[in-house]
Amino acid sequence: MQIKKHTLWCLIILLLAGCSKCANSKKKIAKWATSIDGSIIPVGTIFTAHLKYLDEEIAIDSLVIGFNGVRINSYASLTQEIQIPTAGFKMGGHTLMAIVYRDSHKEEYNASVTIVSDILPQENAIKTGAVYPHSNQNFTEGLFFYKGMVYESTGMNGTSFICRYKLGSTPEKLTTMPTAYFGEGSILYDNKLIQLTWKNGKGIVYDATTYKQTGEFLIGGEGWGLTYDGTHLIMSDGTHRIFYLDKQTYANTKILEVYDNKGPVMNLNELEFVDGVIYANVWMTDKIVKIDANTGKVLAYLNCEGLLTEAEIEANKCDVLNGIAYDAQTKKLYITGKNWPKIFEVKQ
Ligand SMILES: [Ca+2]
Repeated sequence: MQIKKHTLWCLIILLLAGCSKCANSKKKIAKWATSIDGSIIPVGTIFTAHLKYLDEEIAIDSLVIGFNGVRINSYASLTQEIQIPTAGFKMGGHTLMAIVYRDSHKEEYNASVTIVSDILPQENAIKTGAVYPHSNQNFTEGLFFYKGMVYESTGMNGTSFICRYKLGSTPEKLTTMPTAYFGEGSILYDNKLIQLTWKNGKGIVYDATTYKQTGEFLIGGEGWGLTYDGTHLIMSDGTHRIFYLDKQTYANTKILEVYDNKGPVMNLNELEFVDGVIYANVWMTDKIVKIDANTGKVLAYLNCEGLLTEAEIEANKCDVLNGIAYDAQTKKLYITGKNWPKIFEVKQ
């Protein structure tokens, strides 16, 4: 009986101690003076945060602030505003970490913030010049110029190929993908003609003289758009990320994250690199986004609404705007879409 009484008292004491601990751990002593969680912060600005006491009577031992995974500073009290310069910070989601130490306990006040571009993008309606015919049978996934000729790659299982033509002339089919493959973006360099696949996880390499397949490489996910800056293959995967691939090994060497002043720009599709700028179709929209290839910041949106009439869209069963090609010889930019009957010269 003595043993049982002792055990009972022990249990009560343990329960009380446990409840006391629960109560203490829930009792916060501070809060953010202004709402911080979910903040959108233009890169380069000084971000101000202020953690204030809920109860002025309570003192803290210290406050430690971290951002972007790095400890920034510590403070002896909560009385001052904390200023965080964001110059050089990577665009994207980050956690602002604030840890309050008091009586050998710590309380965390973490907040998620998003660093975005500091550029307000221009939004311009596109102006078109000459108009050329385009095969409405082509589910366009890639479009580029090489030595004055248009190269176009197409998608869908069973209709994925690469063809070549002079603007206004009949296309010549160069390669055909097996039915199991859904073709995507393409590019030609160093006598290699390359076409990505959408969900087959690989890029296919053809000899650009014989058009015979000479190899393939893994892309580690979905393939969407493809372009070339003279040094790297540049690939999109339908997210806001653009992947730089080594032109020999196809290894991913860099990821460019694309942000405008509001957040990440998703659904990046067909690409075209022109003089330090990447043009990208934004899937399921009539917009082309102009991206600074060094920073990933959006410089401008080109609005391509209304290029086709409703009658043209219906007659040709047109899908979305997709396909951007720059002719370096004439310095002209051209655009088209999946199953569109026309290619448009863009006046810039
Ligand atoms: Ca292109």
